[in-house]
Amino acid sequence: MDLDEKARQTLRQNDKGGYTLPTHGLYPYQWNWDSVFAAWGFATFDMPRAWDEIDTLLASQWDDGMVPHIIFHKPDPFYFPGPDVWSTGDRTPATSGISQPPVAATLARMIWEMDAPASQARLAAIYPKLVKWHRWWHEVRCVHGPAAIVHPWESGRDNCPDWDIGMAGVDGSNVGEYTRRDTGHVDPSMRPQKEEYDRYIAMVQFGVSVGWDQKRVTNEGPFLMADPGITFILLRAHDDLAFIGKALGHDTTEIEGWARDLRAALPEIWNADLGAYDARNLRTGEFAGILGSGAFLAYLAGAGTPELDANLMRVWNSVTYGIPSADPESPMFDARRYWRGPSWPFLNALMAIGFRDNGRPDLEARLRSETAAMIRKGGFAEYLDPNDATPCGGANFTWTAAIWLTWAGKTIEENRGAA
Ligand code: 2M8
Repeated sequence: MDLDEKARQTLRQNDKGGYTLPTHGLYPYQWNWDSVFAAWGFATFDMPRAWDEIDTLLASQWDDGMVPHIIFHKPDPFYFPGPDVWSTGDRTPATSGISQPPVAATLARMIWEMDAPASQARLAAIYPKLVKWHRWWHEVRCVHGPAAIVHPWESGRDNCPDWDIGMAGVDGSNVGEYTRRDTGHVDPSMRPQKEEYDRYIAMVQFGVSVGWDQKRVTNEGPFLMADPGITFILLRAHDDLAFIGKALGHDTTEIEGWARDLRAALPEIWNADLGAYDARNLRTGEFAGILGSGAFLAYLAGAGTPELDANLMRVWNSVTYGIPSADPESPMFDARRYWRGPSWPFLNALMAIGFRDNGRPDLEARLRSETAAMIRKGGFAEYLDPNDATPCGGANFTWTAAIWLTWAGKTIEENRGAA
């Protein structure tokens, strides 16, 4: 079977009707940003299904505007922590209590551009919800300027070295007994360690203790770090949302104001010693001092600099398959442990869009061809070893299959009008 057909089959097999699992077993629910990549993948062969995916995600938006990171459609005892641990109150379906990178406006714009004007009504229907979510980011998580996260899981780049300094300040010693489920599904050497998990649970327990009042979670919680990754994704998404708003005939002054404020905050996450954007502990001001995918997402928001270019090329040239999630020269680098080094095809796609839109089609083409070679060798794995394309984490993964269809196996332009 050719890879295109296999990718479509992977999406269909993970499709639960209106929402898509990242993969069976390891991740039995709907995850926020996975879902938006799934939608992009569906858009190459089933446009209505693509919009349904985004609708289902946004249907679980909280009254305060937050779109949660997990939607627990059907209880599954083989995932931990489940809805009972998150305890976010009386919601149907139950959800987690934090958000995830807001890629939705950017990908919704791309999906719409594949099929405009036929998709205009679907786009118009989600626009107010996207505005409300972006406002939540601005008012609740961007109070210090850059976008902040209250839990490493909010970044989507869960155990990347960026969060180590913030995690060190979280007391995980009193979380009680629990049984992890992730290490029963995949090789434990590819997953976070026990001490990290204890701290993850401590942060969830704090949220429960304040009834998930998001302002309190931001202001008083045990962990608050500026995330360059979300900052750049949000900045780009603000621009895309304003573009959509104008196309739909709305006044987008408010959105443009959020984008201006966020761009003005970028110097706060520039680490001159590192020559790059860097995660920062907002409680202490300390920088993480680690170069990785968060910094390289700067290109997505048109925020590259010559120093960052030099660092990018050094990091990229030190591996074979795409851009690693952490710097191979750092002692914290681990080629197969989750977010501490592997190459993630969907993140390569976001960085490549940044290169393409900032006058570097050569870099976009290189990244696409390396990512395609990696997927041909390692399959639709959750993530892969950047040195030899060994598949890591879960198999038959939705976002990797989606990225094959939308970008790695074909250019974005070739997909216009495909569905
Ligand atoms: C990973 O995160 C979840 C927690 O949210 C986990 O490890 O249990 C991350 O890679 C995250 O970015 C992703 O959305 C999720 C599902 O693929 O898995």
